[in-house]
Amino acid sequence: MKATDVINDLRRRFPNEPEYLQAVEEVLNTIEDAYNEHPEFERYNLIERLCIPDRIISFRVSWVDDKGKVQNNMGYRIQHNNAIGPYKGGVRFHASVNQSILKFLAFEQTFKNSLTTLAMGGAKGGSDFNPKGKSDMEIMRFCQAFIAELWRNIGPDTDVPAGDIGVGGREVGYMYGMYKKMARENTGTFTGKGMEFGGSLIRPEATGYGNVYFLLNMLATRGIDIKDKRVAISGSGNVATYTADKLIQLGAKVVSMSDSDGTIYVPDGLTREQMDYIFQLKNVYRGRIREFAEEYGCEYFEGERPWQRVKCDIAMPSATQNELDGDDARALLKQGVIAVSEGANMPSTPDAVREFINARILYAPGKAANAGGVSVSGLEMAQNSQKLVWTAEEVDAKLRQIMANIHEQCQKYGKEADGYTNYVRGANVAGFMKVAKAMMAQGIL
Ligand code: NDP
Ligand code: 2IT
Repeated sequence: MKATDVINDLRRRFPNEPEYLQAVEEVLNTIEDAYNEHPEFERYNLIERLCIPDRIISFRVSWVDDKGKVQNNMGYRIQHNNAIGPYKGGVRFHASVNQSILKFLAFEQTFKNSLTTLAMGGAKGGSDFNPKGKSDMEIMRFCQAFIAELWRNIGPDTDVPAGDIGVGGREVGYMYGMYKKMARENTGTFTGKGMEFGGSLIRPEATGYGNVYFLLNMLATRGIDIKDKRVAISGSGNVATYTADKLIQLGAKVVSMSDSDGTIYVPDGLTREQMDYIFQLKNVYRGRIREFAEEYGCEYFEGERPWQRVKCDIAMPSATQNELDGDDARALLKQGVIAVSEGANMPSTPDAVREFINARILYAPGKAANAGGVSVSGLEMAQNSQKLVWTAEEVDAKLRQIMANIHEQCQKYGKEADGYTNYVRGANVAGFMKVAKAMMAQGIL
């Protein structure tokens, strides 16, 4: 297999899917050598079967807004690969959602889920529905209309959706309710459910906590303590807030958070009280991060991301794809950043990734660092199957173990000649090998 040939062919066939091609290109470039050590993979044209999703389900979602107007959105579910377990992955509601973005996310999810050590295939779904400014009833009607179409294609052992951007506990609750009504079963076909109906303790915290656990593993390889380190976080949603929460618990200084309007800068680090304010602001009032700056009188950079102006030792991008470009990476490196651990999926552009790796800093790609979320989703599925609920301590201990295991796999497959761990290569090769072997064993499907 020649990675460039495969990519050029995919580029010809899917010319309007830049995010998908970006994600595929990064993976293929790093697994090429490992792949070519197995001539049987090439005989089975495994690579093409791994890059092209098993199926794409797309549909119109029609719903009625509060003014009585009929609204139409697109709905999708990309079932990418189920070689190692049922399709599994989140649902994103954001105005920018299109097939390319969901294909990149489903592709990445396949490798991430493989790394978790649990039995989950890769999928992603979503809609170009924009939840901003919608009433609770509009959100409910949209979720119901989305599931009225999707419910036939999902199930506890076929495809298990969860949250992502714009989809949290409230939306999962409405979608699960509608699913249950249509399918007439109570089997837990979603994860991220409320604790009263089959949810798992620590699932809301899992992605952010898991990213911090992964970061601690990376820092330990260089004997660095997290205490008093200044950490710049982007985003202020589920992943960003629980990342900040854990960092504050550990004595680090969270110096920034952001949303799509701008960035707050708190050089001495957020206090616990300020963090609680952000939780309330974002989850209860659904307000803007600017309101934090107004409340506490801190600096606010309108229309900016954190990377250029915030002084930090560590960066944890936790908002969205391609939110940290080459210039941002160079600015971070110039001020001596020691680690970048990605909460979001593919937040760094290829140029930025190259900069981090060339500079030999600790750099963890999202598919390794943010795998804690889907890992605890896997644990939620296990609890639902057993019809049991585990304690927060049990789930947290399992999460820590899984993140340590992913870190170990990255080291095993990502060590370079100079001793540097290339976590991108490590995560891609480790994730790929397991899926490839499972696909080989199951024949051409
Ligand atoms: P949320 O919807 O809870 O929060 C998203 C945050 O990112 C908000 O602050 C939002 O700002 C900001 N954001 C979203 N889109 C953009 C954009 N285009 N430009 C600038 N800012 C943006 O989502 P999550 O926290 O769940 O997800 C964040 C990232 O983490 C995503 O990349 C997701 O795929 C990834 N992830 C999520 C997991 C989970 O369990 N939830 C698991 C693993 C990865 P605003 O409110 O202004 O839109
Ligand atoms: O990107 C991700 O890993 C998620 N949004 C979580 C997926 C899940 O099934 O919990």
